[in-house]
Amino acid sequence: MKRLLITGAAGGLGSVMRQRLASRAEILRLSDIGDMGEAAPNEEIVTCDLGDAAAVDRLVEGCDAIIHLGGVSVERPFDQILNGNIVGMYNLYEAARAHGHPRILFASSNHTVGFYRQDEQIDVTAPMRPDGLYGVSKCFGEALARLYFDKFGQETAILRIGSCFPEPKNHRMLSTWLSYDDFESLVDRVLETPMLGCPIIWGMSDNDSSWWDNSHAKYLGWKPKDNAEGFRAALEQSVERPAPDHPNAIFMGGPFTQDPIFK
Ligand code: NAI
Ligand code: 15L
Repeated sequence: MKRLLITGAAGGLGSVMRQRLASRAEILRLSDIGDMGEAAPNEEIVTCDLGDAAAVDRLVEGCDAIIHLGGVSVERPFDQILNGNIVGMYNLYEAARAHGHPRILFASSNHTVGFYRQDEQIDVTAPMRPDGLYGVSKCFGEALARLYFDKFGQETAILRIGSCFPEPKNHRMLSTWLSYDDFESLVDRVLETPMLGCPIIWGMSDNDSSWWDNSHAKYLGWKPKDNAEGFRAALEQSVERPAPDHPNAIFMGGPFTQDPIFK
């Protein structure tokens, strides 16, 4: 493809994907409000607030696909979430509508369902149970993506990421972990699948201890290869297991279920 846009390119996942996806397009267009450093020869760097509709329209013009990682990624005051995740999501989808419907991978979150219990198994038909305003903003994003698919045919992979870090950091992440390799291989499936539609996909590796059923997304042919279980022994040595009555051991959303409404 000619041009692949990565939003949130200054962030944790964005900076990793900037390196890993460099070969997927002639040009990587990278955007964020944060510092993205110098552009490599095949990169375009665009500082852009997702809340600025005109800037987002210019950002999306000429792009063939979008990996949408930008926005507020944890619980924050509502005005920040509103700008980055709600207004920003609307601006991105309006820009995509104006510029030929580039396929989108939307980084949604497990916090859309954070108040389910860890002893439950759910699939994508389970009603949303967000665990904070951040989770609510991702529910909005998912609904918006679905609206633009049903109304305009805009294709989106709605990826409910669990915990995408170099390795699981605590006992909860033995269930929620998504490795960078598995994220990368999913991006390839999303970009290459002939008819994507608008699936919700649980963003997790092939973890023995998983809570989520991805069987409806089998048509993508995505086969995650990593398994958090390999980290269990070391983690048991270095990280204290939460008490069974602690929210981190009860709810899928773990600590996010205990966040206040920040002002
Ligand atoms: P991050 O916080 O490191 O990166 C997000 C980036 O978005 C930041 O660089 C930030 O400057 C940028 N941003 C925030 N508000 C913005 C705005 N108004 N306009 C433009 N850019 C803005 O988060 P991370 O971990 O890299 O996550 C990437 C995406 O994946 C986020 O959307 C997050 O919600 C989602 N996600 C990540 C998970 C993970 O385990 N890393 C788990 C679930 C979802
Ligand atoms: C998220 O949605 C966050 O963006 C990320 O920073 C992690 O906290 C992750 O969920 C998680 O639940 O581990």
